[in-house]
Amino acid sequence: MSSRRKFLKLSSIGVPLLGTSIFQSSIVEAATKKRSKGVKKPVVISTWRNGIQANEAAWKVLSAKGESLDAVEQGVMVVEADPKDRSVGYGGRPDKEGNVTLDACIMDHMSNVGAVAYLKNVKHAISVARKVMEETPHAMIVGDGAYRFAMDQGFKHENLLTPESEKEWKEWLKKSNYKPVINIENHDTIGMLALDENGNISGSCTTSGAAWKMPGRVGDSPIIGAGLFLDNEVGGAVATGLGEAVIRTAATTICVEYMRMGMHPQEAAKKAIERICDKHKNHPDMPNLQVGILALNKNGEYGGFGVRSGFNYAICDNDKGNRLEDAGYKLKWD
Ligand code: SD4
Repeated sequence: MSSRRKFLKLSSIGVPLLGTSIFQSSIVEAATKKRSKGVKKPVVISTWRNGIQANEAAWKVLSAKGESLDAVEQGVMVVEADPKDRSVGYGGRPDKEGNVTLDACIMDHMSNVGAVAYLKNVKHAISVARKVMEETPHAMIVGDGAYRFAMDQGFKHENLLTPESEKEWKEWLKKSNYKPVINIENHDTIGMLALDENGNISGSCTTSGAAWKMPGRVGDSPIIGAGLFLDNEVGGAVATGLGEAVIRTAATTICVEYMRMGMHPQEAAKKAIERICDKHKNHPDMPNLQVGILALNKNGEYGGFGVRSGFNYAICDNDKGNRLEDAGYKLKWD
């Protein structure tokens, strides 16, 4: 008897709740069987062009049969240290008062999480996030508390404002028009997902957020379930772009749940982006809205999708090495 017929029959004899759970578990079982064919590992995927250099560092860990958690930390650290990347770590654009503030989170295959937000004067926000995960009973520490925690953990105090970012900020100050800028193409937040030889997935996400933002503004990037989410039984997803839109929709969470239902990561990322578009139909953010989502499943299958054209990502596997691919998209820029 098909699962659906079984469900209808059980419902009709007055046990709808039991019927529902049998129905749902059979869907999940079928999806899991489908997923367990031909696993490709290791794999690492990360947002935007700067993901190429990040993947290289992550691949060193993965190809030596290292753990995905180390790969996703070491990978994004390369971008955090790069002053040319103006929306992550050192050299990131400051808030409207000239302070560079960082947001980051990390998640491992055991669903352990760590995050920091509104962190000043520490370059490697991702490593502080990992310390939150490993050295405290908490999931997230913010602001001055995060800074003091980082100092206690032996991180170095550094000025993160480079002359280039300071110059741009001073230019902005002349008009001080409050319109926080999300960097759109090729120089954005870095989000990374890795599947290691043991079949374990981890993820990381790190950013300096929107340029000239209000002091204290935190985006999606350090929020587990928004900027990053994964379930080692299924796969993971990371987001980049307008954080407020990602938070409103818990976009990476729904992407993972779509994969749990059996969708390919490309389809799951597309459906999550469609949900964002749907929820923002009449929203003032919509005309300039860009969000990109990457997804990776337990089989090493991956996908990427953006609200608008222009979103790309770096992917590295044994088949084809490290390369840049264009994501699918819903709309073209006008
Ligand atoms: C944020 N999602 O803070 C981040 C922005 C981003 O650099 O992706 N840009 O909203």
